[in-house]
Amino acid sequence: MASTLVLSGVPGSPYTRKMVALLRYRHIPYRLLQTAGTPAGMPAPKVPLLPTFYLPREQSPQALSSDPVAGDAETVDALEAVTDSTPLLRRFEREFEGRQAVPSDPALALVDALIEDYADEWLSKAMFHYRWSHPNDFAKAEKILPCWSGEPLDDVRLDEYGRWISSRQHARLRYVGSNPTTASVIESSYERFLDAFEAHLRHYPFLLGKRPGASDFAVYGQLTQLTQFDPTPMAITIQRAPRVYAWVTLMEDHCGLEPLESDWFSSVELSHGEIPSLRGILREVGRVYPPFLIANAAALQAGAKQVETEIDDKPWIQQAFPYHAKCLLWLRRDYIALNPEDRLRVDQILTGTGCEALFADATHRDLH
Ligand SMILES: N[C@@H](CCC(=O)N[C@@H](CS)C(=O)NCC(=O)O)C(=O)O
Repeated sequence: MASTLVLSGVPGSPYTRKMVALLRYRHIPYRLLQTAGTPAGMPAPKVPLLPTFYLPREQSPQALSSDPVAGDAETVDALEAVTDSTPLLRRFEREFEGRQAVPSDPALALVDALIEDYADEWLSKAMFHYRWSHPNDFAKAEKILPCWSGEPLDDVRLDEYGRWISSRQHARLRYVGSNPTTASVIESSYERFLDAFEAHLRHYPFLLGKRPGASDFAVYGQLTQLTQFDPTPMAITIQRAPRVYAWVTLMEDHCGLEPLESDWFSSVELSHGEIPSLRGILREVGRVYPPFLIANAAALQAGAKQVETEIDDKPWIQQAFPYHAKCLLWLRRDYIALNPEDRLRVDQILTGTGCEALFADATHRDLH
């Protein structure tokens, strides 16, 4: 398909890094506009989030082959600003052939989606927490993030912009659930994830075998910041998980990899427990993420503003978040949509990891 995808984003945005690495790996031509705002001539998204893709409104062949970069009024009308990496990744799976990031085996694809979601919505807590609650980390972020926003800044503007970003992000710590009660849960969980992933990387180059899946790109996005930018988690990573650090560097550009269908793990071998290191990762996912998603959904259903629960046997308090209820629904939809054989295989893979709790009461009602 002859089209160049246009997106805006910045290097300090994990989701921008997730999508840029995906496009490189998939050989999808792209044009990255490095800015935190809406680039001149582009439409603004409904909710400003990075990355933002500027996609043809109509998926007609003419619309896709036109160059959406010129920035004239006609182009702006023809484009829409689209955000949210997870559905976008799947849209690009449909619209671009070859080098797919979603496994063709539906049971494996469910495992991939689950780890992708954990990375996007739980590892992101670690990323935001370390960056904005540790003084060394936010001191660095205040100096560097403004310089990544796309414009030269003199010293006064750099200083002002850095303090503005910092105070805005500090105020947002409550959305991700980073507070004195939860800090140790987040940090211990990050360390256990590193240990589990390091053990896996002793044997395999990617989460699901010898080719990267959506989950690899999502984990990579968060780890670009945690392992290679923010000083506190970077030091922890280098000390406990050098392979993870190196993996992040390699993930940035896998355009030279020639993936084969046989490079994926088979869900049959996973269901027989043949990849213990992946099970170690799923056990860490299952220890923290389902309790959070389930408590968040229950709080929203009860009309509560706060989630108050226990994660990893410790108290967890945070603001309830509607987007995470959607994440749970999407995962349940994928699970219910599996045929009985694939669902059984997913059950065999997840039983005993804690992840099975996500689907314990998933019913066909979740499809609607
Ligand atoms: N679910 C979205 C999350 C994107 C997101 O939260 N992006 C952050 C930057 S990494 C953002 O734009 N936050 C709002 C802001 O900084 O104003 C995705 O997967 O793309």
